[in-house]
Amino acid sequence: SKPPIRVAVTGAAGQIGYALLFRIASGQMFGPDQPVALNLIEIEPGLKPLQGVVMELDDCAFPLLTEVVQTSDLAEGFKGVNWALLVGSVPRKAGMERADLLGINGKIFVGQGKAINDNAAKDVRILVVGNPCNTNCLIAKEHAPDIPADRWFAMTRLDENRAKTQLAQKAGVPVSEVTNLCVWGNHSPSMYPDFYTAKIGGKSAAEVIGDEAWLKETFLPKVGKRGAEIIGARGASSAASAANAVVDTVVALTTPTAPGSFTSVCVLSNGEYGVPEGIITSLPIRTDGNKWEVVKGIQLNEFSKEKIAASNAELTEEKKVAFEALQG
Ligand code: NAX
Repeated sequence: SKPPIRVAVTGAAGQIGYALLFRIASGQMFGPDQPVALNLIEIEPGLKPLQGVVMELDDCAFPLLTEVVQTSDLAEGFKGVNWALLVGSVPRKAGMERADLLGINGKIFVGQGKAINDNAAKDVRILVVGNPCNTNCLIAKEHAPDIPADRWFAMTRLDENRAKTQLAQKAGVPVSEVTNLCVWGNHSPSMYPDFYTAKIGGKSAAEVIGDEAWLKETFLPKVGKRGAEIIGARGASSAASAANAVVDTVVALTTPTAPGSFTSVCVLSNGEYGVPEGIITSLPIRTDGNKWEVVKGIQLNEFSKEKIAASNAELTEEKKVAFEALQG
């Protein structure tokens, strides 16, 4: 049988980990014929709850799951991994400044970047979920000089999925009718789910909805504040939908994109669409399942350009604050 794909998951004992590991082990990420091995990475206090999660993985008797490693040692954790899903990070606590948060997480991602560089498999690809995910990804990448820049991703797929469902519900169509929905910018409330470029049943979403006031004043804030809305209702942040978006992102990056279609993910910018170079920002991409490229030729109107520029200005500032905090 095929050799397993080895997947590292940091923060494996957390909420998202609890929803994510079972989907990887069941074959939903790499397919029903592909064995997987899991390298589960936690900080010390997370190791005991992690044991419980691993007992549950055992009790699922997943036929595809060949091995589970549990560790707080980064060299052991990233040894030979083909994918590194960086979910764990330190959440913002009351009274904590944004710069403090960027500094604390920055240090974590320096260490993880180095450990991935020195230990991962040659073909490693990295997806950062832990917030601030764009800047965390950039910091890890900067500390992994041997790993090509096109292997680094941060996640906006949850925002993309949220936006698709809102448009589908408004138009009264199944969500599968909504395609080409690019989220641009930072994974933060400033991100821009581009309803002008999106399609519903192959036609312009903005035209099908036919209500720009709703799109600008209801849809955009709804998607931007969806995370807060879920915390308000559930008393905890989105976890199952976040884990689902991790699965969707990896599937989107490892299988050919449907003709004429695209998805969005945060990657290192090279100045496409006037975006500043050298930030990890969400862009429209397509792939043959191995090599990916930024989709070219999307026409952006002034409204879209302004929204994208504002979110990327936030990322440029985050980068500056984070790298200053790391030096200080
Ligand atoms: P939890 O607090 O439930 O779990 C985080 C886990 O990470 C904990 O078990 C903790 O022990 C562990 N951890 C902390 N520092 C670590 C380190 N240095 N190495 C390894 N493990 C470490 O959070 P959860 O709800 O699972 O969310 C995880 C992260 O995802 C958060 O940063 C959250 O903000 C982020 N999210 C990102 C999303 C995105 O779309 N990019 C959406 C969902 C989510 O909000």
